[in-house]
Amino acid sequence: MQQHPLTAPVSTAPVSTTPPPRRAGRRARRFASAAAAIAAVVGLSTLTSPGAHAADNPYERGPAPTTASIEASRGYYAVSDISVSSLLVTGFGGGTIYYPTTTADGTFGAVAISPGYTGTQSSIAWLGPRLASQGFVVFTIDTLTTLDQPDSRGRQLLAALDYLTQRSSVRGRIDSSRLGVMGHSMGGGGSLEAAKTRPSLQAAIPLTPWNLDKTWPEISTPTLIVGADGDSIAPVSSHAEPFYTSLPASLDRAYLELNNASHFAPNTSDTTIAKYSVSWLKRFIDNDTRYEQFLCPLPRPSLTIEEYRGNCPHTS
Ligand code: 9J3
Ligand code: ZN
Repeated sequence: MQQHPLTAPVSTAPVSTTPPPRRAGRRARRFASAAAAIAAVVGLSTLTSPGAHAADNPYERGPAPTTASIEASRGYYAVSDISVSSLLVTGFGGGTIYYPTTTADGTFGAVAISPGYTGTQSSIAWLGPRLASQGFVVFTIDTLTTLDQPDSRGRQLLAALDYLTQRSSVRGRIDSSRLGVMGHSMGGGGSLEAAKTRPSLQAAIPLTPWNLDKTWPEISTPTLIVGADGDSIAPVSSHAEPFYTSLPASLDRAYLELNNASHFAPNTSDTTIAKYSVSWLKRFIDNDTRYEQFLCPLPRPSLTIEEYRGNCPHTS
């Protein structure tokens, strides 16, 4: 149920967010680097144990994924949420922050998600806990007015990310260099606008996107575009497909066309949207190559996938 902004609970600060202890102490790390130096000199680097490579990616969060874990309605992390009143922010319409409750796993990447034309955050709310439970801070937003166009929604997604990383009570839980955007319809068009404006974004996922601008060669953010074969409001032939085709061929990009789906598929929980969104965010916001197996080789057409295009393997 939606709460009126005036009656919504004021954000309460979560438990303090001092960085977690490093896996290895200073002495162990000094030993490890000394050992690595010796191994390099002696030419033994190929003999280091697999364990010595296990922590190569500092952004990995959660256990090794399986098909079941990315299809599940909830991931590894328990999730808390905070309502952000529109009265306390500028540049967007407030929203709800969903975040992993634990402070024991370091910082997380973050994603802002915009609803579509006439929609509110409730229309994309299912993505909040679904993605946050996999290890992301997720901000489902309301826009300034429900009639805002994609360029405005793009600016609002960026304002929401700025609020999230600079002002919100969970800012200490977020790695502000690892951010992404998603959105439905005009919000999907807005996520293209946001990525064009802010190349530092690490991932974009427009969902049945709508935009009058059909060409996006300026984007350098890895982008997964999700279309629906039965979309008569933003037909893939004049929206999702040209958006995908216009992205640079050198970019890590993908086009997922849902089978037997309408423009409103992203408005209710959808396993196909979730599993590829989780994989894309993990792969490009967390650099987590454990998820590459779900993206590459390219998924085959199925009962839920009409078509899937993309480059493979990924380059960034
Ligand atoms: O956000 C959307 O659902 C955009 C689709 C739309 O209503 O286009 C008509 C102008
Ligand atoms: Zn363009």
